[in-house]
Amino acid sequence: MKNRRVTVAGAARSGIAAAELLARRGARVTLSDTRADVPEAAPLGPLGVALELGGHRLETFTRADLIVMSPGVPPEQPVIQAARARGVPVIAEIELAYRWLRGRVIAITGTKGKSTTTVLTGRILETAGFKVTVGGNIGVPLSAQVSDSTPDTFHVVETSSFQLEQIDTFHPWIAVMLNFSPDHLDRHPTVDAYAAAKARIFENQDEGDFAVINADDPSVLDLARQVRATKLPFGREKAIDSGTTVKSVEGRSWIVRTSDFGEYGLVPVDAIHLLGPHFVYDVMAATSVGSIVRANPDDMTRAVETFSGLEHAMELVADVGGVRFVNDSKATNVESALRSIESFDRDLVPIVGGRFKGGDLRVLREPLKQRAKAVVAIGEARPLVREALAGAIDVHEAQTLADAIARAYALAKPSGVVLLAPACASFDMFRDYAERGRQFKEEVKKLTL
Ligand code: UMA
Repeated sequence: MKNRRVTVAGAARSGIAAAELLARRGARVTLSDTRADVPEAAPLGPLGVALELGGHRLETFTRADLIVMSPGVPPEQPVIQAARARGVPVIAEIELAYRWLRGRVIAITGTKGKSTTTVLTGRILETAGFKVTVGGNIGVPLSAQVSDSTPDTFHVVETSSFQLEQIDTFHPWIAVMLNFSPDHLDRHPTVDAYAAAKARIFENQDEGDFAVINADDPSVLDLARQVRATKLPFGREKAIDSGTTVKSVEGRSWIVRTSDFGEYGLVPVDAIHLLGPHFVYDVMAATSVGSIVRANPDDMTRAVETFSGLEHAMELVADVGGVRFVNDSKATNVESALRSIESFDRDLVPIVGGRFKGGDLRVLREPLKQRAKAVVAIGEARPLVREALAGAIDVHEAQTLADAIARAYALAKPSGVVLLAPACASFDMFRDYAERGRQFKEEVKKLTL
């Protein structure tokens, strides 16, 4: 990279980390962003990074030797297209970081459960005594982990379709695919394009690698058809001869690793303290990784037992006079809202809506009919929610999240569950899903005062 001209597109978390890494390795870096004011980028000045703010200049891209993309910058961005047309290589930030890592990569993707599985996998490996870094699409960008990378490091990396779309040589030793359902159709032109981006996680793997795949998800099996790595399926519906499954052992349910040579228990299911049965899949995936590195089952069990889940992912916020409030703001598509709704048996009042990203809201009709008292709709998607659920369940509409909570609380009394499971993105009303989740928690806290 010495003296090469590199343009980094997007000056937020990924772009800043990539620009710093490149500058430290001697590249001539320009960090370009459409925003005019990016105070977070100021510390890069002394490293010699040139800032181009308030828009992307065509020449900065077409005259570069390399372009590094932040995941949030769409590949259709005209300056990127123009640079590609001139033959300038364009890579993802994780691709750049990967080229300098000295440790091994454990990459985790899927439509839902990525963050939970990534963090839990990190905890399992740490508890088992390995040197681990955790990040990627969650927390610390991969570029910021390069300086800590040693040959004995495991880099547990949450990878999104936006990142995988622009890889080239990125080659995980273990690639995990948790599930697949339509999502991000506001960014990917078709479901197939989204699927193809996800499947790239396996692209550079070979026989010495592992593909940990959900055998109960036909779409995942389909995406993993061409995989060259050793497949390690996990699931509880299909019989698993060599992989990870759930079995009853002397009356106790266990996650077990099966193989041609026999089977052994990894973690008892009752060690999982997460709200919702779908988390068993995330734990199966994480413990499958643990079994590949031969982590001790007792260490894995300790890690699982002490893991209380992530913020905004089926997070139990409060019990207010018998009504439980659960924050699943991360349920940003229909499939994940369905999973969270199905985690409860009765007296449920879900808050649904936001900016619709695609999918079929009608799949919520039957599950809601069976277990919900009513639905409260918020955001731009209110008319879509009303229309999709008409005749199956009462839909109330609210202007603000605070209104929605007050209404849902009244409907859920005396002993129901108010569940924030939007099935939509948050951008119509909030900065992101995290701000939506935080506001939900703040409003609920007011009810307890
Ligand atoms: N920008 C441009 N030109 C454009 C478009 C955007 O300059 O044409 C600029 C914006 O003005 C902004 C920057 O690009 O300054 C935004 O880049 P970014 O969205 O990549 O922001 P980062 O902070 O770098 O966050 C990214 C991931 N964001 C996305 O994938 C959208 C973060 O995932 C990730 O945590 C972070 O890198 C660290 O690796 C977030 C996410 O929502 C959490 N991910 C999606 C998800 O999980 O569903 C995929």
